[in-house]
Amino acid sequence: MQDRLQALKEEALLKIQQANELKELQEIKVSYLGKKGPITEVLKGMGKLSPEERPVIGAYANEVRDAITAALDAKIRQLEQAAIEEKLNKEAIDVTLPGRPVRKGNSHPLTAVIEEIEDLFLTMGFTVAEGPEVETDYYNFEALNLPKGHPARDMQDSFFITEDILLRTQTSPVQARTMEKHHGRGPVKIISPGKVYRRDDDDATHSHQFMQIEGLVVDENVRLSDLKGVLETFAKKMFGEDRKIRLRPSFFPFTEPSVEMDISCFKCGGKGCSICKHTGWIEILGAGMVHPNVLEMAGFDSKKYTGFAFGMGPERIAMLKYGIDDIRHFYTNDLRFLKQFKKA
Ligand code: 2NL
Repeated sequence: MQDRLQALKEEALLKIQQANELKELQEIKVSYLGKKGPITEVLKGMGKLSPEERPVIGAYANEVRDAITAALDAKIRQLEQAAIEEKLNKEAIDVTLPGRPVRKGNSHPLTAVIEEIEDLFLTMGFTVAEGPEVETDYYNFEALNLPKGHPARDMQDSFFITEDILLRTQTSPVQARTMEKHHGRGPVKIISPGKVYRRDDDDATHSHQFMQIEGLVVDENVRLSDLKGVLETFAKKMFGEDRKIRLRPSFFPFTEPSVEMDISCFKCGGKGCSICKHTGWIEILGAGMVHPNVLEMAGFDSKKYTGFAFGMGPERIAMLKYGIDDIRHFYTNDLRFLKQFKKA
């Protein structure tokens, strides 16, 4: 019986040694130490042994069982360790590899130009004012010296929601509202950027929705020369220090006198090229001294206070600055267009 146990032990230990997988070890464990295994079989036959032999064989059987269990445990640990090591080797990270670049977006070119203009006027002491895009007839027209029946307030050109409510056609109503809030006391010094709407058919130079930036200064002793100085600073900062400006007489219902400002062509320097249509000058914005009616309607004493105002289209500024030939590029969100304005 002892020989039989000895043989089983050697056989089991050899199989354990040769095993390469945890599953095999599990099978060995069941086949040798399980209820139906040979060692159990041997122990069942112990009843036939003499009382002297019984404890000796019993002890030896336990020894065999312990040896097999110990060998199994050792081999399991060994295989597990090997598995961990293999996994670590396979998943090794090379920390010296260069990183993958993170894809970053960029500002929309129109947003970038508007922010550039805002920053420029902020350094000159202006603050940014905003207001509703859905406006009343009063703030959009009436308060800007455009009474009912005025030819410049063409019903066909505006998006009316009711008889009295419309999508604003300019950002001037923001200025009118801001002036009202000052209750007749200066100074007012604001710019108002925002979306405006016109009933136009979209083409390369027209959009039914576009951006406008207006500026307004109201105080005692504000003169046309102050307007000229502010606009000249703006033109040089935006289009280059060697820019010259010129003011031509114009007409707006809300300003008197009214002017239009040209800058010397930044492309040809004034000699004449396709950008300035061979005139040497590029029209940039409209401006003027705030009409006394507009001041009075907003609660300012027009004998004590004067003001200047200006308005520009940031799309046009951006198109000139970047050589963009179609206003619709700003609103169709083609990534091939947008990605060209990524700063390094
Ligand atoms: C243009 C011309 C202009 C104004 C806007 C304004 C606002 C108030 C009072 C007086 Cl509250 N004027 N705004 C004045 C002159 C011109 O815009 O060509 N814009 C694209």
